[in-house]
Amino acid sequence: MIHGVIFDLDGVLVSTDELHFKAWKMLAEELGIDRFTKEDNKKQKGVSRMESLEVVLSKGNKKYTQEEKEEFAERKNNYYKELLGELDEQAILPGAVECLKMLKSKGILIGVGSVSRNAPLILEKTGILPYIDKVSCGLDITRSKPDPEVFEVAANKLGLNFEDCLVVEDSLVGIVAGKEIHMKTLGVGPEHAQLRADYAAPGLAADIDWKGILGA
Ligand code: B16
Ligand code: MG
Repeated sequence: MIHGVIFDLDGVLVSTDELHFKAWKMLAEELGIDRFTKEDNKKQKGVSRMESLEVVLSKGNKKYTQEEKEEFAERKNNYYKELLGELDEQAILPGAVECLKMLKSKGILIGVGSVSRNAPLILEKTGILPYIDKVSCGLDITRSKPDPEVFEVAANKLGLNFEDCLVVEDSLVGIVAGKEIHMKTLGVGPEHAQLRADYAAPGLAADIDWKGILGA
């Protein structure tokens, strides 16, 4: 029986992927890397800021010190935060609010499990925060997905057993993380069919068998 649903943020509730891509692209160009593409950007889905930086740097051939890398990650985050300045409810993905309302009406607890350190800002700017019972984000953890830490923290904050939670994710690393601690998983987004989750749907606006999932 599912008592709580833990949503990933980027690519599940909101669409900030394009802004991440733009910000990384700006940094890549400054570093003389002009081969950073949307395909490379897919590898950054759900992984931490520093791991995402490595994806960008792997497209170039220079070595950098840890100090330089930290400056690059901060620079990208500043570009990203500037882009987030214009974020509003239009960034909410189709079906997300309806889904949150439906789950709330059934007494299901709602958590967010995102490795983004900007998750609280994004939730506030899009107006989603009032629907969320507990947030677990990059500020709460030391290990990024596929490590399950972000979902463990979310379940603990909600006061639920891991096996009574459903994780909703658009990334493979997120599904792996949820499965690792025996949470049920629902894969969404363009790659939903390849995520090998317990359940799959193109997005939250799809015809999802919530009755079956929650009662299972
Ligand atoms: P930040 P999620 C993830 O969010 C993104 O998918 C990933 O691309 C990004 O690198 C990561 O957050 C860190 O984000 O730089 O804002 O701390 O999918 O776990 O909600
Ligand atoms: Mg995601």
